[in-house]
Amino acid sequence: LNQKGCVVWITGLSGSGKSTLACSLSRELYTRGKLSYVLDGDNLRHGLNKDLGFKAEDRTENIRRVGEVAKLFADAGLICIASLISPYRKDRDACRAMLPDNNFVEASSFWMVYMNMPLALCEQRDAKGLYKLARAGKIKGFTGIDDPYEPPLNCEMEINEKDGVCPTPGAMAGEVVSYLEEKGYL
Ligand code: GGZ
Repeated sequence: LNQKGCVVWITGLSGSGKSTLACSLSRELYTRGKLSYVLDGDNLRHGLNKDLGFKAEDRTENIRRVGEVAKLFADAGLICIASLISPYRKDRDACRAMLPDNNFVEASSFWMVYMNMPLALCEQRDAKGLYKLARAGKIKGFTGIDDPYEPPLNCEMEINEKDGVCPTPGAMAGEVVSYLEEKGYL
């Protein structure tokens, strides 16, 4: 197997497009013959993390567990794509610290992608109607409404909207793939 493992950690608000990017990136890697695996916060909360809610300490534990699992996948040689809101800087940094720098490619094996989408845009999409519920006070502690999101200060890549329009899934995946290529992982 000629593949080096790493973790692509996607952070951002609910509705910012994390899962869309994760899925599109995984497909693109597959077409290039690279094995990847997506760890999606929302999905894992039905199984591995079903005992956790959205209080700060639960989110911290959620992110810690996913970080540990992502490390296992990377150790096994996969490109592990983790998509979680991961709103707190210290939790994301703790995951980064779990992954060693990789001397072979002179890059860390943990890369953070920040889906930097304005709250208004995420709220406008509101695919699951959760923002509406949060605004109505029916969900308490919703990220971006009455719970904080701390933007990364040290991300490797940032995905932005242009004039209120988000890049297509293919374009976003393309950006990450270029980065992986540049760093010698593809
Ligand atoms: C944020 C919430 C909340 C609260 C339910 N705050 O967009 P979604 O719906 O499908 O994905 C969100 C998911 C967030 O799970 P994560 O594991 O990524 O969060 S964290 O990293 O903060 O632990 C959202 C839904 O769960 N959801 N309640 N209060 N998102």
